[in-house]
Amino acid sequence: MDVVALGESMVTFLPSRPGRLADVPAFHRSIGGAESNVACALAAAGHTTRWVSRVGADGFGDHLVEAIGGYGVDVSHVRRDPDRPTGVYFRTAGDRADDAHEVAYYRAGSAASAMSPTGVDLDAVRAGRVLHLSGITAALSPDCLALMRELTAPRAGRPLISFDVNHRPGLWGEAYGPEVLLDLARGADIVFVGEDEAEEAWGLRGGPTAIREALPEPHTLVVKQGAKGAVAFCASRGQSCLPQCLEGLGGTPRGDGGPPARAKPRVGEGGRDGTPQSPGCDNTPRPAATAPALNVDVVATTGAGDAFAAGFLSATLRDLPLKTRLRHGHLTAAATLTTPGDLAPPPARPLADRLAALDDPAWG
Ligand code: KDG
Repeated sequence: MDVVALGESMVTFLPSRPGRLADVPAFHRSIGGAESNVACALAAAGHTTRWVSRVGADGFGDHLVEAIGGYGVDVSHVRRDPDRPTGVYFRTAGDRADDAHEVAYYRAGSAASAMSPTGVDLDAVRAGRVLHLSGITAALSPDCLALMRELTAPRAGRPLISFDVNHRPGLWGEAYGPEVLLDLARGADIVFVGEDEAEEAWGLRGGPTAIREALPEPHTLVVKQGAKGAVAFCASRGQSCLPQCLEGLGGTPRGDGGPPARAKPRVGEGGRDGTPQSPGCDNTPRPAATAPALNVDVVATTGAGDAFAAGFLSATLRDLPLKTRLRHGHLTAAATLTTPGDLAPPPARPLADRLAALDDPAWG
């Protein structure tokens, strides 16, 4: 299994026309969920993926399981909850270039919010080379937060943890959301965060370098800059670093075989425990690669961050150079940006490889 993604998915209702929620006359049923979006896009790109979650024992739950399974994602570890409903949400479409839109969630008390360290099959969650998580799950309930802490804690044989910060202020009732997200990001191996999101959540105004300085622990940090592009920082020598470093990632204990005590990382420190993680990694934070975004006619931005993560992870699993990983992120995101829903088929792998390799002004 290449990638396991865990998180809440919802039946999504897309508006029949732009405008205020109050004025939308009809909605089109679709599916959404940051983590399952990543699993679907990766499956469409030819990877083996699994989505782990809970949905209600209802028609919307059936639809999610069938639709996500239809992408080729393994849904055999999605639990059905007879007592709680499947979450749904409605959104509007912006009629301005900034894609401003409203979102109305109906997910409080949902089946997925009952996920917990004892309520999911942890072996199934940890069965991939990569486990993709997002900050949304941490906001759903105290049990979900406990599950996130369990999954991001250092342990022997942990899969590579990919974490998309996905700060959703509307889901955090308490002010501690940003602190929790920073802590979870520090325990991950690959982190995706928007530059604007880092400013909103953590007050970081100095751009990618300032974000890396505040978050030096993850092996790979990707800062997304919207229409401008993305910057990736990698903590190893050279750009094609991941396979050499895999062995030392995931909190693998060194020495006695027991889980390592995790020292709280300090801002400005090097790697997770300040020591090189394997030959080839020196954990020195440094800018490694940038890639401008593609210039496309944006229909809706929802799901584009997930698509970007999927493209980046796909290229990472294939050990492509860091800049090429960013380009694959942009190519996959471009497909989603040009459709109204969260998901769009990514370019076929041979085409994506050719486009990513182009020495073209479009790539800056
Ligand atoms: O990234 C897209 C998601 O935001 C959307 O599908 C809904 O998962 C969602 C959420 O919780 O906001």
